[in-house]
Amino acid sequence: MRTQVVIVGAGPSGLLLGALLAKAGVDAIILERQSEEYVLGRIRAGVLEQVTVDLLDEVGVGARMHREGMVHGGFDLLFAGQRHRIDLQTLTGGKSVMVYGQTEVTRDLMDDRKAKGLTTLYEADNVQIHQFDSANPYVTFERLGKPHRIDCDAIAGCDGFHGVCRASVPKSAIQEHEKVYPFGWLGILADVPPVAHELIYANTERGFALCSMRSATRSRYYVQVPLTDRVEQWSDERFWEELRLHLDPQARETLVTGPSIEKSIAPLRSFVVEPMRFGRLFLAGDAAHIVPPTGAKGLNLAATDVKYLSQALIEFFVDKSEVGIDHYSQRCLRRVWRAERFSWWFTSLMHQFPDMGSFGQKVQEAELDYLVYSEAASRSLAENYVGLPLNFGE
Ligand code: FAS
Ligand code: PHB
Repeated sequence: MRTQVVIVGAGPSGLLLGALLAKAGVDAIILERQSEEYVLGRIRAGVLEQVTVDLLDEVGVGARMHREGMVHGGFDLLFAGQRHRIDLQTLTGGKSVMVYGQTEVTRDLMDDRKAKGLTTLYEADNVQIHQFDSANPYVTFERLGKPHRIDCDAIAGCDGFHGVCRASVPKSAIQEHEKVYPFGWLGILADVPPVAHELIYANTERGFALCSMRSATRSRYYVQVPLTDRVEQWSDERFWEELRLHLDPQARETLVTGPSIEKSIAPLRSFVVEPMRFGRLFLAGDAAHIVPPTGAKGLNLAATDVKYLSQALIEFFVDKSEVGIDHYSQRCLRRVWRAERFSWWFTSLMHQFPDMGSFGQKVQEAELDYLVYSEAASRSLAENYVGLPLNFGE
């Protein structure tokens, strides 16, 4: 087999890149290790920046998102027992975010790819990438017990944090920057109405909690847990009891509980690899960087990576220019580091750290108290949360 681009990974990065390339007439084959059902079974992100919404519209898969997604003009910060609304629209001159689950984004992109007859090979085992530091890279894999090879001109590593692409780059050619947080997020998905009409981010002496949603009848909640906790230790009842202890009286009153349809613990880390390009291999999304989900940046960063990568590859194949691919890594990393900083800052402000003590708790509450009464500080939070413009600082 031969194609112009082999995309490794059928998560949001790989699928959105495939859609952007197809729109420009650039051929790509997506190789995915798991089954379609498995990929759709992952419950992850919930908040889309306008840049991501625009990209999904650009490739023609935005219809259901606009029908079923929820536009949020603000969210609440809960600390010292009080809730304070961050009015995103007023603070950013009218911007908002779209609450629409990553699972649905993935489903929309998968359906669109199938409808267009584009090739996605699921359950592709033992994917390996070869000669990516040359002009003739190729990929090998096994599927249905048979070996396969695809010759191509470029490889997009959209295979997430644990993928094969970044791992295939010689250690001497790569620099990794990492911070692992001493806690995780225990998340639950339940078919119960959300506790409030917008998200609530809570800083309490018991730790962080987040009240989110997927629709008016499906809620997504998180509480901070020690890294040593295992999901088997958390019955639904224990989770709801713990969540209640994080909420203000009004939210405690209105909370509707019910059986979990998904429950899992996600570790939190900040991670960036530099550069994001090695010859004809281009890393995008979680394959290149990870943020703690506090700032809702992971999926959105992946979207802007593939926007830049699609532009670079289209220039390469259509205009026969290498300028875009030569600047890809530097262009992504500037935006990546801004999101890494915001996600680290918001995580540090909202979570209980082992060594912080009562003084640390009081300082966090004082910073939040300052933030909600300072227009300048609230504006800074708001402009980062809705997503910096693509040309920010250019
Ligand atoms: P993904 O990891 O989504 O996709 C990579 C794909 O590559 C997967 O389908 C995988 O099966 C495939 N793959 C891996 N190795 C392969 C191989 N060797 N061969 C072929 N295929 C291979 N972000 C938020 O904004 N908010 C959140 O609340 C949030 N929660 C998260 C919870 C968890 C547990 C995790 C892991 C991430 C979370 N994220 C969240 C971040 C998440 O949404 C990512 O940013 C997003 O999935 C990035 O998409 P991709 O880059 O496509 O990576
Ligand atoms: C979610 O709904 O899963 C979600 C929302 C906002 C975040 C993180 C996760 O910051």
